[in-house]
Amino acid sequence: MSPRQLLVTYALPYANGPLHLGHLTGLIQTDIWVRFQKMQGNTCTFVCGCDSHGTPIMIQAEKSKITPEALTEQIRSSHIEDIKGFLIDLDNYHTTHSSENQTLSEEIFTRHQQQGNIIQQTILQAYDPEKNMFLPDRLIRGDCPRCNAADQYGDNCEVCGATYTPTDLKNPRSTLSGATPIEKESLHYFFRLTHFEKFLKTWTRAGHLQNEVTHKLDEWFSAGLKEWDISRDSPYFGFLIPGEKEKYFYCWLDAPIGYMASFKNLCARRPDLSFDAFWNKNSTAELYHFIGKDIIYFHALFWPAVLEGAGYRTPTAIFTHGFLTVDGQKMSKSRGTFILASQFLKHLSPETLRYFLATRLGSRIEDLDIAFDDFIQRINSDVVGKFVNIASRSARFIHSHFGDCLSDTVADPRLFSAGAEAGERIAGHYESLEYAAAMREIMALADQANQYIDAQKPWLLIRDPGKQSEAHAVCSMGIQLFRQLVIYLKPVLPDIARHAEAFLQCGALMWADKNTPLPSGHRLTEFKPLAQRVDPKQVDALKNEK
Ligand code: 2FM
Ligand code: ZN
Repeated sequence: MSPRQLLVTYALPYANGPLHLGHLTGLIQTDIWVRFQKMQGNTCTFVCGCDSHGTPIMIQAEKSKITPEALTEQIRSSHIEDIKGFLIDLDNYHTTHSSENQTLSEEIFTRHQQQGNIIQQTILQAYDPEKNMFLPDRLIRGDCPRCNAADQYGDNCEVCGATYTPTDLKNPRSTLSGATPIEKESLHYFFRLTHFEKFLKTWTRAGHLQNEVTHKLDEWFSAGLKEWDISRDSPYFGFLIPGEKEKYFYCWLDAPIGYMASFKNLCARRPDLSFDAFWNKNSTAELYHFIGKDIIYFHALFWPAVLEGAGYRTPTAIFTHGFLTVDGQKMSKSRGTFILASQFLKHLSPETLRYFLATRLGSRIEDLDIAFDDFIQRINSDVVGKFVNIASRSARFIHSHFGDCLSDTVADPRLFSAGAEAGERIAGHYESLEYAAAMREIMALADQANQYIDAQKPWLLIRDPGKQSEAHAVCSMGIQLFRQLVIYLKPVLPDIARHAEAFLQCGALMWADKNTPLPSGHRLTEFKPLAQRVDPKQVDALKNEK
């Protein structure tokens, strides 16, 4: 079978703040999948970038007294730093505020306009008469119309959970100026989502989505699709709508187009990649979007409709994940459970988080908790106690008694074959995003390898001059099994795998290498510890950082 061509994206983080562990959960889930695909010999490209447009970014730039361009570039650099820190193997981290994105957004909009998929309608909207700008719901606060709780957002009450529109709020005021908002008319552009109802009903039921998502969409179909407001009035940080001087594309129109733009930007420096081959209507390449559950509507309804109507291919699949909680609590600044990527890296290695998340991630859209006690236990027991231990206990003897060379035999070929066969099931788990199941299977193999060594007792054999070759064979077998585990854990633990490959002197391991043992007499290099135990003090220091 010829290798698959895949393009993978992760939802573009907003360019108004640093990455936190919530972003990292999704990015790591995606990265593990991408690394797994590459190990299968598939061509897999992973792009992402900053979601740079919108009112909050414009306001934050104003507050910081810099241009939105400067702000988003600063934030983008910090994201790139964090992404590298967590060993995320991205091919490109671009921005939605780019020339590629502007060209594509205008082209897509114009194609829809020509096909009658865009209409204009006058709407009434809250307006700040002092700041002279229209106010998004989030910038209006007031008393809840249901329970009277003070200081609630314009769209929902955090006390009683009511949802409403800003006009329902009592004593509304603009968070920008404190002024009471007035209502003002404005002419907006709408994308006629209803034109795509038939297409979407078929598309959302054709295996591109997890079942839970399809069911959610059925609810939205029953409630009735609504035309989508894709314009925003000046002042706004975004792209001007063609032919307009004061109206911009709503950031959620150009955000997913940012996936295409990031890829296009990459193609300019990668002659092996062709934009058209991936995005043309008849493309045979595969396109995957990883997203969080709060943005399903945008990705599973608007986005396929936008692509379909503009003559582009639609996604092969959209993979949705749940939210992250820390010690059972929603991440929040005030509770001290809001952990930034950079804070984590000051205290703990990136692979501790990668491994822990892998033990928790499945294909269902469930929230995922970092319970730190469990976190410490998983790393110390699985990664250090089981996996790395196999190499350290075997390497010691091979180094001191056998000149770093493996024996001529595979002592237990059945055990080796069982390990290789398990690799097929593990691959199936990775492919279907069942990482927790993959980790369980891998750790069961690690247990078997340790049990094998325990039963063979090479530390006794080595003392018996007549059993030297047996001791050699047993320890070499330990190394062969360890190498299989390195292959299986490599998508999750890329740095440990790289150091293990150096120790094994085996080059970059691919998935298929699981079937062939290292050759007889193969020479290793000196073993150096591959992972450190997590000390609870490191976790305390992280939690105490404010
Ligand atoms: O929800 C968010 O964080 C958005 N910035 C995600 C955008 S995803 C894509 F459409 F760009
Ligand atoms: Zn309320």
